[in-house]
Amino acid sequence: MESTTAPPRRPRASDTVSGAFWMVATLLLGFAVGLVGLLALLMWSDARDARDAAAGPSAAVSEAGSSTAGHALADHNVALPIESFAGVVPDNAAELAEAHAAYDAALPPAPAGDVVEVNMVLKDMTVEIAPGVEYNTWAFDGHGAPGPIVHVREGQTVEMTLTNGGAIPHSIDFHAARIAPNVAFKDVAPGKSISFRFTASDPGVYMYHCGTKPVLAHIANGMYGAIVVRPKAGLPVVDNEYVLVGSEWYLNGDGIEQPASLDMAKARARTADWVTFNGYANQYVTHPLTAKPGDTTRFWVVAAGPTNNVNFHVVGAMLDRAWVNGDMTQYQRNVQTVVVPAGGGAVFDVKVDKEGLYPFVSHAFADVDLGQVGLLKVGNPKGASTH
Ligand SMILES: [Cu+2]
Repeated sequence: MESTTAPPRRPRASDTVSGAFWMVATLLLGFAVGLVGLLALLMWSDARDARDAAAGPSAAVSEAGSSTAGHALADHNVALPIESFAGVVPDNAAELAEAHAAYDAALPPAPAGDVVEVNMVLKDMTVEIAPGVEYNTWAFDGHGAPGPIVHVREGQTVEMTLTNGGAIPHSIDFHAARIAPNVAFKDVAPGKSISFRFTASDPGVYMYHCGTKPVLAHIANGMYGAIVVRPKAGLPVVDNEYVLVGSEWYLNGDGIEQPASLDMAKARARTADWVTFNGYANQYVTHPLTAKPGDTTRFWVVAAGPTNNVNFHVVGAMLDRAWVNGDMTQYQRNVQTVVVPAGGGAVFDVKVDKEGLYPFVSHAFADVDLGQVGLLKVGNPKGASTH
């Protein structure tokens, strides 16, 4: 019986040619598909840039009429390399840091009464954000950044009036408010005011900020602050209370010879030049917050961003009580580091018994390198800080 199985055929030269042909054809097809994909991506990116330039952030930022005006063009070139001005300070930086008056981090008392009036005038102003480094901010109430600390009690009514003394429209958005944002947080034209009321019904520590588009630019230009809503039920008694607002700065120049303005491409690429607590790099290293041995110190922390979290940590201590995410109904005990998300807040009690210098940081250490570190000076210690 003959086998039905054909004998193995030897490959012929024509097979090899045909195999090579198909291999090349497949490769070419592969390239063609890749090329079409790349072209589509480029067209999409172009279209997006065109849309942004027409109606988006660049156009709005250019309205400021400041040195950011050139960015409508520059934004088309968002490709790296981005020039960093991280750590660039004049030679007399140490002297300037000493001379700088640190932002007062002490929590002010909450006013009495049912209604708390809060008035802020928005001003365009130049502030120092690191020793000898100046920046053109849009500042709530002439404070530079952050704006003033607002402290109220749970249940009080906040009557907010914002007057726009700047050159372009601005607004104010309180995370502590349950309110229709299209009514309360709407844009205010230059020279005009807006008033609205809300009940501070939710205790905690909250961000407030300008919500005018592009929000990235308005927050990056310093339009943020903290509001503390003290719980009606009370909190454990502590010895010191400080408010820290984390934020980062994106500079279009070193800010030494002339003030820097916002570099929107850097803000989008998340490559900050300086990262700060209360708006000025390392200010509480030079001018430490203070406590006595045995004190419990409360930190009300907000991460204003615009983009960075604060990974809050106190070197050499524990966060004895941590009201994570500002949920004042419960706290965690004895934790090392808590993330405060951009746009969020948290409250920490830290008891320190021994005299010393205790650095508080965002434990994302790139941010420490860029200035987000301070010292809690307990007692009158000798020696220098470790961080
Ligand atoms: Cu604004």
